[in-house]
Amino acid sequence: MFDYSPKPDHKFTFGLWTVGNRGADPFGSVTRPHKTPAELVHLLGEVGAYGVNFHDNDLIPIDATLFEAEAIKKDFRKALTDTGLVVPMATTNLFSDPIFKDGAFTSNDPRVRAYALQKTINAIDLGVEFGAKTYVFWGGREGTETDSSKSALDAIQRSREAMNFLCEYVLDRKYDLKLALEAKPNEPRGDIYNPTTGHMLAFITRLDHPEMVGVNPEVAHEHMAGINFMHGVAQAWEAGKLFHIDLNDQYPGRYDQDLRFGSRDIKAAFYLVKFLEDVGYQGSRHFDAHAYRTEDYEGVKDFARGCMRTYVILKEKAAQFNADPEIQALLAEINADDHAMTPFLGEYTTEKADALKLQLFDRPAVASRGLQYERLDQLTIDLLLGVR
Ligand code: GLT
Ligand code: MN
Ligand code: MN
Repeated sequence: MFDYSPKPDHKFTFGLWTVGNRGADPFGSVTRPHKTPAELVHLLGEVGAYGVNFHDNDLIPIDATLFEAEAIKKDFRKALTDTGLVVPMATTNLFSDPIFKDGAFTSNDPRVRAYALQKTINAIDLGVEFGAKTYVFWGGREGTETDSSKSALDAIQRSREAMNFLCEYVLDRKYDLKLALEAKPNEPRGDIYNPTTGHMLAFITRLDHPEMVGVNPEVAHEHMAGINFMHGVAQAWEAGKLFHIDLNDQYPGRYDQDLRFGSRDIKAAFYLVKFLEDVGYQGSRHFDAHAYRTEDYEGVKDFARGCMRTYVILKEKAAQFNADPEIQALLAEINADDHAMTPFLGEYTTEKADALKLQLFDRPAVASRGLQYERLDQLTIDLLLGVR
């Protein structure tokens, strides 16, 4: 019998804001009582998570005194020691406080831009103090409702200036920290700059220290944009930029749902897990999701256990797919290569191009071959539905 329980090797992490989400939405207030960061760490320890991530203000409220901050940190540290949980990632809340109503790094107000930098360097210090090696940037409010309000060019340049400043800060302080940019197309702003992982990858190439910066793609955010999440993850991986990942689920075309991982599009979740496991991704599997508003804290634990369990089941399914003789025979057939085209493919040479121009292709013959993708897909469905 396969063991579906979470193990430290899986590197399953949750944000304090995920299991600490109290169920408020734009139409209704909280449905769950407050829990302290230390209590949330114990909850995560109980369900078998490996690590916990936080925004500066998940841990320390924005108006806390130094004295209060020290007390909270002490409790949090003790909870980490008691449970064995680690803090692999930290981030800054640059969206909740009203000062960020028109963005942080891209705000038109230089005071807001300077405050956002100050808040971020303090939050980086806090993350590093707890051992974080990855620092996430989600520009939730970096956008517009009306494009008459802000120059899109200025916004891109301000974002770049801020990231360059922060990379220099990390270097200056000699922190062992990688930065990971998280895209989202909209919500809470009407439109958010750098709306997809692909945009972020392009943005990174224009930074002063591109080697320090990667991406943190989130399932729901790319599904909101109606695109194939795994394809974007593959592109990030191939570029050496998959520094972190946010797992959850989402129906396309809806509000930001942050559903339990794999609860909506099990097939997309399967291809994603298969990709991560096949390439040997070593980073955190971070669940950036929250329990339904209907749940109490027992339901929150069900939610957290469910995220991890689905991942482990899909990991087993991926191994089964890779070992399935019928599926593998079909894949071998689909990918068959008699090497007749080798003289024309691969690296460019003038001779190759000249030879290619003379080659005759029997288009109808090549096109007439059935590819058996229907059979392959149904085998995959059978496997996922547990009848294989
Ligand atoms: C917020 C957002 C997430 C981001 C978090 C990091 S906060 O919950 O919806 O996608 O990853 O700032
Ligand atoms: Mn999200
Ligand atoms: Mn996220």
